[in-house]
Amino acid sequence: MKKNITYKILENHLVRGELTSDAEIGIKIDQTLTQDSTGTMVYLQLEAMGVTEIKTQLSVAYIDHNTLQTGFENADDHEFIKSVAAKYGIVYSKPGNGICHQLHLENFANPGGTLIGSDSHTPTAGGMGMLSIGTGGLDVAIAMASGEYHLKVPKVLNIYLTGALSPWVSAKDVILYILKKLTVKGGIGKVIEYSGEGVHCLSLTDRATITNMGAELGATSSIFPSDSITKQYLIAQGREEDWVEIKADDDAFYDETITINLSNISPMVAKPHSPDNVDFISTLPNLKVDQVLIGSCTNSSYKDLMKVAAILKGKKVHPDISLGISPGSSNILKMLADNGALGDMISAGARILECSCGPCIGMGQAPQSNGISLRTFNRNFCGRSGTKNADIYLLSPEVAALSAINGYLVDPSSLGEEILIDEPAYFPKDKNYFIFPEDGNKTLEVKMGPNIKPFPINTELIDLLKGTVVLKTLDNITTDDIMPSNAKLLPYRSNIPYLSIFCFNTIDEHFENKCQMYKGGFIIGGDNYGQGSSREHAALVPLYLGIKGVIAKSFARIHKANLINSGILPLEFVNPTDYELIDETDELKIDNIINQLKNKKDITINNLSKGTSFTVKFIGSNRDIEILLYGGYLNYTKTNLEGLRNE
Ligand code: MIC
Ligand code: SF4
Repeated sequence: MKKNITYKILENHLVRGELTSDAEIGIKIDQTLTQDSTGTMVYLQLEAMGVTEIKTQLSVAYIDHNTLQTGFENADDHEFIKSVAAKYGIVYSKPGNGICHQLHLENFANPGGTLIGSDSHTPTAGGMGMLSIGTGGLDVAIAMASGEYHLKVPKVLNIYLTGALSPWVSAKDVILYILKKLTVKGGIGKVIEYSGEGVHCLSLTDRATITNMGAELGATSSIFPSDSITKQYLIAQGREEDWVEIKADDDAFYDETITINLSNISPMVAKPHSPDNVDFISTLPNLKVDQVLIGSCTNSSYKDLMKVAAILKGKKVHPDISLGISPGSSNILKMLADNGALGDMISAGARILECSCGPCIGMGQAPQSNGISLRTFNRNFCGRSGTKNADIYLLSPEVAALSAINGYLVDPSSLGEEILIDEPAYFPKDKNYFIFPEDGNKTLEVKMGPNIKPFPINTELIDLLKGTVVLKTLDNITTDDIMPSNAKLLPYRSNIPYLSIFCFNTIDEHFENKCQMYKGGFIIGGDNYGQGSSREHAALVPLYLGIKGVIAKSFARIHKANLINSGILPLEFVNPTDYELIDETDELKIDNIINQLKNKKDITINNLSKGTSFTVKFIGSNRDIEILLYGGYLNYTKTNLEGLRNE
C-alpha cells in the first residue's frame, strides 16, 4: 500500500500490534513534554510508579501556564517539577522562557519523530512533520517509564490544499475555515494530514498554527510534510542535523480527502463561545471592541509578532482598548527587542506581558463586564477568560492589531497591499532559561510543598454498580466546564481535594454538595463530552467525588482516555434517544458489569427510579477493559510495568 506520512511514522515506531485501521497499537515515544498545570500530577504519577530512570530520548518539563505566583503554591509546584526533572534527567524550562509548544518547535521537535505531551495542543509540532499527540498526564508518565504509548490506529484525513492565500488572509483564517467546515467534532479519531501545492505557501509557523488548532477539531493529531521550508526553519534554529524529508507516497492511501482552495478563504472570526462558531469577518461590521490580546501557542511566533509590530508602528492603540501582547518565547522577545519591533509596540501603547500562556488560560487580563475581547488564541469557551459574561472572538494577529488601533473589528479585505514578513534566517541560540540535565543539580531529593496533596487512585472494579445521576449535561461539554481553570484555581492543580469544590461550578454550583450527599454516582452527557483540554483533573476530581461512570452520546478522545485511566467507566448510549428518558436524581444500577465488559456485549442499565432499562456500550480495546478492571492505568501499570520495560 502507498503510505501516507502518519502510517510511515507509526510504522517506524511500532512496537506492539498490527498497523491496520482501528487496531490497537503500541508505539515507541521519542519525546515527551509536560507543562506546569498538568505536570505536577504527571511527575507525582511517575514517582508513584517507583521507576528509577526514564526511557525516552528527550523529556522536557515546561513552566508556562501559571507563572503569576500569587502565593507560594505555584512556586512550590515549580520547585517540585524542577527537582523531579533533575532526578530523572528531564530538561527543565524555567518560567519566562515561553510557551511549551512554541519552545518545543524552536528547540526540540524533529520531523519523523514521535512526541506525546500532557497538553492538548501538543500537535503544534505536527507543523514540522512530527507525529505529536496530546494526552492525559498519566499517559505521559507511563511513556516516560516504559517508552511506549498505546493508541487506536487513527483514520487519516487528507486536507489537500490548492491555490495560495489572498492578501490579509493568514494561517489562522485557514484553520478557522476548516473548523467552520468540520466543527469541533470533525477530527475525532483522525490524524489530519495536509498535502497539495498550497502547503508551499505556508511558512513553518503558519503550519504550526494550523496543526495547533487541529486540537479544536478533536483530531488525534495534525501533520504537514517536512520539506525545504522545514529545513530552512531548522537551519535558522541551528538544528539542520534534525531535518529529514517526510512526505506521503504518490497516490498514498487516505481514509478521506477534502480539497480546500486557499484562494477562496477570506478573513474569518470564531464568535462566542466555541472555536467552530466561525463566520467571515465581513458579517460583523461595527463590532465595538474593549480588549485585544495577541499571543498563545497558536499565534505568538516571530512572524506573527513582527506583523503586529509593523501594523502598530507609528500608530496609537485606541483609547477604549486595552492591547496585551505575550510573545511565544524569550528568544522571540529578544529578537523583537533587538530589532526595534518591541519599541514600536510599546510606543503604540501595548501592554507587554510575560512569555507564557497568561490570559489564554484565564491567568489575568479578564475582560470587563460584558466586554468584547478579540484574541489570537485557540479557545473561546464561555468563562475561560475569567469573565463569564464577556464575549471572546478568535482571529488572526493582523486583524487583532488593526482592530486595536481602530477600536472596532476591522475587515482587512479592502486594505490592499498586506504586510509580508519572512521567517528570519537566524534565531538567537540563547538557552539560558533551560536547565539541561548535564547543567542541573543532580540531587535526588524531591521537593514537595504543602499544597501538593495525594491524588486519588481508584480500586478494582466491582461487579455491581449502583448510584444516582448527579448531573445531566448538554452536548459539547468542555473540560473547562468540568474542571474550570482560572487565576483563582490554577494554583491548586496539585490539590485535588480543594479543586473538587469547584467541579462543574459554572454549570451547577451544587455539584460537589450533591456528590457528597449521594456519595458519588453517575453523570449523563450529550455528544462530544469532555472536549478541549487534556487536563486529567477533569477525571481525577470526579473520581475523588465518587463518580463511577459517565454515560454519554459520545466522548472527546483525550477525556475518554483520562476517564479510563482513572478507572471511571465511559459508556455510550446504544440508542442516543435514551438520553431523553433519564433525569437527574434517577437511581441507576448495573449488574454483572465485569462479565458484560469482558464479553463486549451491550450493557444493560436499570433505571430504578423509572422502572425502565436501557443499553449502553463500552467502545475500547481489550487493554482498556483490563485497565478498567484494575481500577485505572496506574494500578494496571504497577503490575505490568516490568513486562513492558523488558520486552
Ligand atoms: C488549555 O489550553 O486548555 C490548556 C490549559 O493548555 C490545557 C491543559 C491544562 O488544562 O492544563 C490543554 O490544552 O490541555
Ligand atoms: Fe497555553 Fe493557551 Fe496554548 Fe493551552 S492553548 S497551551 S493555555 S497558550
